[in-house]
Amino acid sequence: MPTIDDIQNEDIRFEIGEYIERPEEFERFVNLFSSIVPLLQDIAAAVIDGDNGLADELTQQALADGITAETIMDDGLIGGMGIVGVKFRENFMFVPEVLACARAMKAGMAHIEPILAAHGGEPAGKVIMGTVKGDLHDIGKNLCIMMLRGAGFEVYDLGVDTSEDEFIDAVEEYDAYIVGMSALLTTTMPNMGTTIEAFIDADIRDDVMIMVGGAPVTQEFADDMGADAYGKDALSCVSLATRFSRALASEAA
Ligand code: B12
Repeated sequence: MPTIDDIQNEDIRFEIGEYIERPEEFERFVNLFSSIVPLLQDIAAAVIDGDNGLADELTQQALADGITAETIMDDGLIGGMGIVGVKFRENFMFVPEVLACARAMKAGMAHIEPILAAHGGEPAGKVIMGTVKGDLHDIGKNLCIMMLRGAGFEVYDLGVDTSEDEFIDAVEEYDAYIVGMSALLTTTMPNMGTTIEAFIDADIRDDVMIMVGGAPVTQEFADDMGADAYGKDALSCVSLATRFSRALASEAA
């Protein structure tokens, strides 16, 4: 059983010891950070510190050291953002600081994106992605998009605060079969349902497969809203899109 002393980065040890109060979260972060190499711990610390210059430099260094883009993203960048999320929730951190952390994470992701997005060959299918109305969180959606593009999907990014009509118009304009909606706020999650209703009203619900995700979204919620699927992370977003696309291809065959 690892302990907090097994984490080499002093800042991460401090962050966990000082701010992570819930036992299950404490254990999760200790397990994560004690199991990863010091450079990834340093990347997470740069994200928590909102230091975009350092996050940029260390991410490049990690890639040069041969650490995979996925590992840097999952353990370093998203790992750091996990601690930021807890500090934000507990009011140890406020919006301007969280924005600086998001900027640092994006500085690292700028090096990850071209690697994950490198793909040759035919497009695997068209996907419309957007964060729902009223919601400005886009980091998770952007990760999903990056992975989808990496898997060969043609993705139309509607950005944040996306209205029902914008989703519908995009499906019609791009003739897309897959729609992905992201929500990070419990107050905006119901807008997934409102958007699905709008697809029904426009009489095109059966023409699309709708997947939903975002930290507060669950399978149960997705079912209640009438979505076709729920995905917990960017990898499952790709698996779902692949499944939908294959089903469409075999229907057409
Ligand atoms: C960064 C952040 C911000 C940044 C956003 C910057 C940006 N460009 O996105 C800023 C500072 C702007 C912000 C603002 C606010 N935030 Co905020 N924010 C966060 C924080 C810390 C991290 C979110 C994040 O990026 N996570 C990392 C990504 C990688 O994870 P993810 O988004 O969950 O995405 C993954 C999966 O969910 C999945 N996924 C995501 N979308 C989709 C879609 C599909 C189709 C699929 C299949 C999968 C999928 O794949 C992704 C990759 O693995 C969270 C805390 C948290 N732990 O979530 C709070 C959090 C979401 N925010 C919160 C709040 C309250 C707010 C504000 C209301 C604060 C305020 N008082 O103003 C505002 C709301 C602004 C608005 N209208 O949207 C609360 C929400 C609480 C709630 N119950 O609703 C949280 C949970 C913090 C907290 N614990 O209190 N926030």
